[in-house]
Amino acid sequence: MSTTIHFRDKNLISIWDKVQNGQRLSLKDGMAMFNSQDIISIGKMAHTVQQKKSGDAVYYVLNQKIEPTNICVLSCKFCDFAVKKDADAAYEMTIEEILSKLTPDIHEVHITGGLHPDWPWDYYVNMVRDIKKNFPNTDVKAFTAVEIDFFHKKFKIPIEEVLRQLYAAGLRTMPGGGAEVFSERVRKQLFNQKIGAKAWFEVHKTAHKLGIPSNATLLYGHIETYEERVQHFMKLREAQDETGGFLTFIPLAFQPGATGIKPKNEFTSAIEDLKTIAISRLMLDNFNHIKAYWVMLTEEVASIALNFGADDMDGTVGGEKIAHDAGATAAMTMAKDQLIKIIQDAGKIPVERDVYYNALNISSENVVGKIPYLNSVPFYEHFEQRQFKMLPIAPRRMGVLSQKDQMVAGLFSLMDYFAQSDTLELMNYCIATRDQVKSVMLFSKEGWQGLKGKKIGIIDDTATSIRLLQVLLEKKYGVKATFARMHSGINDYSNFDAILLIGDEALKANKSGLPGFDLVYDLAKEWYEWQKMPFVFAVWAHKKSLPADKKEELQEIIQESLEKGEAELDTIGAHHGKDLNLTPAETTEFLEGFNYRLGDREKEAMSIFKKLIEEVEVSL
Ligand code: V47
Repeated sequence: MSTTIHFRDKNLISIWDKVQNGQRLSLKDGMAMFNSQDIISIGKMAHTVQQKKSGDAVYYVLNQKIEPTNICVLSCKFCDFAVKKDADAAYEMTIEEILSKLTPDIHEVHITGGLHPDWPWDYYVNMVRDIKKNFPNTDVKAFTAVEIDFFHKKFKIPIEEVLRQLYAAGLRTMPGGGAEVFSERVRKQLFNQKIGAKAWFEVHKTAHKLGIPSNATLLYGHIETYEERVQHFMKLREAQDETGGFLTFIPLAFQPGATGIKPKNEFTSAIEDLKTIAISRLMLDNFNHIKAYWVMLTEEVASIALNFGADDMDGTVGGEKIAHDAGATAAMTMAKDQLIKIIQDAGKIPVERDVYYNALNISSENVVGKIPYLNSVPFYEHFEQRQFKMLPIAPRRMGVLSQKDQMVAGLFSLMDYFAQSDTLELMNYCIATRDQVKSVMLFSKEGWQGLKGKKIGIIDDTATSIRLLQVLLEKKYGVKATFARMHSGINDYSNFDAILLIGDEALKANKSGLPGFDLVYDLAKEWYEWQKMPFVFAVWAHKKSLPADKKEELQEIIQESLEKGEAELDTIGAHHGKDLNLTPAETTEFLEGFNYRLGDREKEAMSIFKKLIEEVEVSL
């Protein structure tokens, strides 16, 4: 990271050193930042970290909020939304009413509401099932940990079973609400009937175990102290270390409304909001995304937050009531065009996403795709962007965006290059193995022959490794297996006989082992032993239509960045390997196993592979 920051608060310098060295920040560091007036330096640190994680991307989703009822058995002091059954404002929605609020273009429906005293369990399961049945392209993000715990207690069903049934009905992720502040002091004063930290984490960890990722929130700006905010971050960070199942963190700015907790109109200040977002980005080093929830922040603050560490704008959010009932002044919904404009005005790439943060569409010119894996670091560490924008994206998704003409260049998965070679021009760079690679691994319960007819889970990110696996199985070992795609990130592996992982996921699993899958195969090594050839996983290519001056510039940037990267493999390796628990020596050895230049031998290996894949029947 080469950002220069002119610190006015010298106490922040040691924190910046730690951030640059990939060291964890402590409670003391968090407090020093909250107590600092040097908001610009804090923002710059957070922005640099965010850029490293998500490049120029800012995510949004076309979504609709559904709050099925405001009738709630609880009476939390900070909530102006919930009412009792006999209140004039009480409402209950039927499933038909819920369905009538949705349209096919909505990608995510976010469901959360009051804890209704009378509704039966079937109502919730049917709600999710009917949404999925009527809107197959809409992913369901539903029920906070508070609601899941309520179902568990009210219907006497174990938490795991509650989640299993909802997952079977179509629930895919869980929202992060109900966390409030993980402080018993605050809980007793503001929401003493509601579950505390222990139960909240139990629900989320159980969901993660089942392959249901979730979000996390912090409700700030009421009676909590700075120390309680930092403690909250640290508890989340610890849980994320354990499960890796949190997708995004959302700091929720308290809306005082008529709650009486704060004297009228005492909103959090923009400075306080930006500081909280930036500090959360810095403390939560193992979270991929930080959300600027414009509904509670206002559009204006959310747009500035995109340069203070946030990389997620939630979405169009039709139908929100919880914040608006408590006096939120932002509009009830935001048009997609407006969201795109805000993100573009912040100098970022608007990335429309699905619930798993897969990029579906981007609205920006001159976007170059970046494979966000350790093996590609030598290309990107010193990549001078100049007129290009950088989007970290899984290989298979890069291919889809290029197909839609939304990307000008990138390090493409070999299969995508083959499929699009009429519009893509090869450059002289690639990711090829010398002999083994360790970052495309098959974790298996069976030996190769034993995989006949078995079910192999394939991480969604791969376009080429899945074909390499198929070629090895069918052509080298004469075995046919069936494949099923798993979404990227956490998954429930229990239904599979083998799992194909690529990139950093594979490296991590290789290091820690994947319980139950005792046999581990390195596909590049298998290929090498069979063909005595390197394997080319990815190639740099640009659109044939890219103007000549841009082609030249890109060529120059890649060459320069690769030369610098290769000259310091051990230092950049040490830095990046740390996130994957690799020692500097292991990382350097790993990086030295790749060849980044596309020579004759690599081209020959590409042709051999191309011929082989033409001989197998593509099944997924
Ligand atoms: O848990 C209640 C909060 C939450 C107020 O996961 C209030 O993507 C501010 O969790 N002022 C529900 N906040 C909303 C929520 C959420 C929102 C957007 C995205 C996601 C996600 C989750 O709203 C509750 C509570 O913490 N809340 N009252 C209030 N007066």
